[in-house]
Amino acid sequence: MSTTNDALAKWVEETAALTKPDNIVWCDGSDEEYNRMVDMMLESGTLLKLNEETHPNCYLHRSDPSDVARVEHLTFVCSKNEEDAGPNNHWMDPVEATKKLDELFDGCMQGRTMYVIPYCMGPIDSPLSRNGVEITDSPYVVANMKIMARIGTPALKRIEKEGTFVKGVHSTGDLDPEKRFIMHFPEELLIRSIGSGYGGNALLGKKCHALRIASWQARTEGWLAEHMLIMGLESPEGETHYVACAFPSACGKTNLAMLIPPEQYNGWKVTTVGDDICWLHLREDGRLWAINPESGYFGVIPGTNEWSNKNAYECLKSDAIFTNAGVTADNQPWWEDKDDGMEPVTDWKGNPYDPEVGPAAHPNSRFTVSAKNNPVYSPMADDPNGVPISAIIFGGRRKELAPLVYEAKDWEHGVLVGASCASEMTAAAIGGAGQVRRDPMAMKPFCGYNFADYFAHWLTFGPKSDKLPKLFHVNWFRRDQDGKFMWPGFGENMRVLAWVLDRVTGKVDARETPIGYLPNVDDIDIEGLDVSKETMEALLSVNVAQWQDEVQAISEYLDEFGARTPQTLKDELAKISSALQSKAA
Ligand code: GTP
Ligand code: SPV
Ligand code: MN
Repeated sequence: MSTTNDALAKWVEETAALTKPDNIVWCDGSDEEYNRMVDMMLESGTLLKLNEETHPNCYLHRSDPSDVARVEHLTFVCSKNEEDAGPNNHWMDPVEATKKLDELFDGCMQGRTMYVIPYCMGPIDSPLSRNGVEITDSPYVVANMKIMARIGTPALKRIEKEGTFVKGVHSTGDLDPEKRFIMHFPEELLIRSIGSGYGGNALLGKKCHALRIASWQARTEGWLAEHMLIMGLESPEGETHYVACAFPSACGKTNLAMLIPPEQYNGWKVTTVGDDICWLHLREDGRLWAINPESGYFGVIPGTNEWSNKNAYECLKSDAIFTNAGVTADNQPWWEDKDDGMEPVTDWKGNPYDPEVGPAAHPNSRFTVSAKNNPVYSPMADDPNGVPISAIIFGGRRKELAPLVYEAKDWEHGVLVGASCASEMTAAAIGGAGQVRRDPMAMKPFCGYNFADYFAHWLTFGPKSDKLPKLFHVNWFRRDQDGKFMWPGFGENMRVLAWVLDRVTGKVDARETPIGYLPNVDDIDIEGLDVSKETMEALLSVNVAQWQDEVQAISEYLDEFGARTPQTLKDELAKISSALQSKAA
């Protein structure tokens, strides 16, 4: 196979000349091809077969112990001007970066096969979708890309018709962390990644393309590429609203997107459009329409069980790849809080399991499964038009301060709410776990350009429509003095979503506070929960002194972007500051 697109043919040729693979395979995306990759990896030991009876067609991959998460310190945006990458990104001069990478890529595929994977992010027949081609020397990447994106012949046809595509070159290299780089050249729509075989570092359609490069494209083309789940909420009356939620990595997107409502919400139906990435376009009807560019899930394994996320748990019973899980004596995958009464015998490194040494599954162990495995997968996820969004919910993982839920007063205020999000870092990236950092719109690791320009881009939507989604903020992760979560979370989050929808449809009043509209305590239904009214009051309170400190911290953060910071955000912050001041007085 080859291609009629000259630019693609030439680029593949040039890449092969540099990397010197033994041979070149163009991926067609077929099931046979997937099976061939699996067989090859079983033979080389890259994959281990799991219990065929309990987990048909499931495999375990153990990545190199130094290669288990995204590497933000080795991820660069190489725009021509440093200012365009912004203080939110690591920057390298594109000429210098190219020189460095040319050396590292020189001959790196010797003795290996080079795979050319044409892919389409989004439904193959959607004008909102975008094409890409990933060149890789990793069969693990080919197999995972097959699950995560629409790859192969249909994507290549689309590329040949449209002529445009994002280029991604990936090599596992020698996995030396000193020679690991994930580099983006937004002006050239080019990604070059070497030295890691893991998730977001290697499956280039995901964070590298669909967020970093796409956010750059989206800004020039007038749309938004966001780190958001998309879910449908159908009421017993048959009315469906779609909401998109931006939570940082490992802060609950997959879980919320597949939520099973508690008993008293019988008759409500939740469907998943997407669990990680959302592309938003403003249509002539004045609404924001969303597509999920992906077709599978690369989800956090630990904590997934029948009770926390039954739909995900069901997904994992067949046709899944487990990366860095533990294993039981009868060869079933195992992880912390699986709660199935089984015991692990082998840990994620392949050593005999010893709780003194560490967990059985790596905290950032992941599953890869097709969205088709999800019992509540929305048929609308394949609709070329996408779905109209009624609410956008920002969030983060914060022990204190941020209430369970609040609503922004208007679009401008909501953009500030998104821009000032902060969250405890997680195992999804190497380093810093547990520390609170600013993570605007959950895009800190993923915005491919200067955050100040990104905030300004968000603000441009305000004047364009009066039918934009309402903007909210949630925090499932408040803790009490004993360090225990105050809110039960998971399926019970439906109770908060119900309030959000009631606000969207104008069915419920709210309390105006300096930081936004908060629910009246009785408007969040806690029937059947082991949560006291006092806890709800604490979860729905605004601590003026703490928020005054927060406003100061947000102000300092916005100042990091210098003159590029939109004045509108400073004005919005000043309003909050003076409202807090009058409360304190
Ligand atoms: P990425 O795939 O990294 O972008 O993560 P994500 O945002 O999809 O997070 P995910 O849903 O996989 O959840 C990450 C971790 O948070 C898991 O261990 C979950 O069990 C836990 N979690 C998810 N939702 C809740 C919640 O409502 N409350 C609590 N306490 N924990 C939650
Ligand atoms: C995240 O870290 O937000 C993920 C996993 O969704 S990765 O694909 O590794 O980026
Ligand atoms: Mn993510």
